Amino acid sequence: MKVLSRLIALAATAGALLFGAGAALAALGHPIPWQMDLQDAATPVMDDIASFHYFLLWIIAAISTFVLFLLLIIIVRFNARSNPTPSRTTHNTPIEIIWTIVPVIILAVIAVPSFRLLFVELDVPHPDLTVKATGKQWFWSYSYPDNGNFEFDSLMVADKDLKPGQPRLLAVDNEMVVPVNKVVHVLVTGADVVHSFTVPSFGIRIDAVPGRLNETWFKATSEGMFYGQCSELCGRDHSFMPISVRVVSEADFATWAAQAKQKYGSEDGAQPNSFAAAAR
Ligand SMILES: [Cu+2]
Repeated sequence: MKVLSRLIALAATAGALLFGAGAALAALGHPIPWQMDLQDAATPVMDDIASFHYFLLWIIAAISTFVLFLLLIIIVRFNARSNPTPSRTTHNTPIEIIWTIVPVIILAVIAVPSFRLLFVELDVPHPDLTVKATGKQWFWSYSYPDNGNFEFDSLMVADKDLKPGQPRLLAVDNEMVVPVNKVVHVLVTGADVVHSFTVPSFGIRIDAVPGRLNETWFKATSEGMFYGQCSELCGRDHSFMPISVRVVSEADFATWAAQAKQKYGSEDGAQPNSFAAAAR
């Protein structure tokens, strides 16, 4: 008993420490050491995903507690010692109706917000700009068909080249830059194998499939750096092709886009590649 109470005390302390640390270090746009929860939401869609997640967590907790409670009753009251002559009942119509109807109601209660969320995610609102992300072995290329049709590659910063504040395995040399509070339509494709474009705090994840153009969208509501990673096992350097999105003010975005057009744009205005042509 002493061991058990010590274990419980230890678990409680560890839990308090973890939650305390999580709350203290919670940061927008990237994971933190010992993080146990979802990353903070930076878009309305991720807000909805998080609320749906917690809603499901309550339902799951209630069901698990109920089942555990039933198991305990059976263990205590109906074991061979306390109940030597078991009942031979095989049917109980009311209880069978209840255990059919109640799960159906629970599923319906889950289905309504679930479908609502799916529609919000899949139904791209009228976009303010389009960015095309192409997954390549092993980096991402971004092109901006609405802002001068330039394209650039985004490669991970090696550990030895990290600048202060840049997270390891997440920082890149050329970030994808988007304006704040604007609907960004993201076209996603793969150039070689299947990759997956994922930014947790935006609540987006979509496969980058060669020969196919997938779409998703996000509307970041705060400025800053937001990180994601390729989320489809794509080969040797799968873990080393991060996604870094810098969300800036509209004015800063215009300045950046003008500079990027100078820096990356092709002089004759030709399409950077055939995928961009398909995106138009
Ligand atoms: Cu990949």
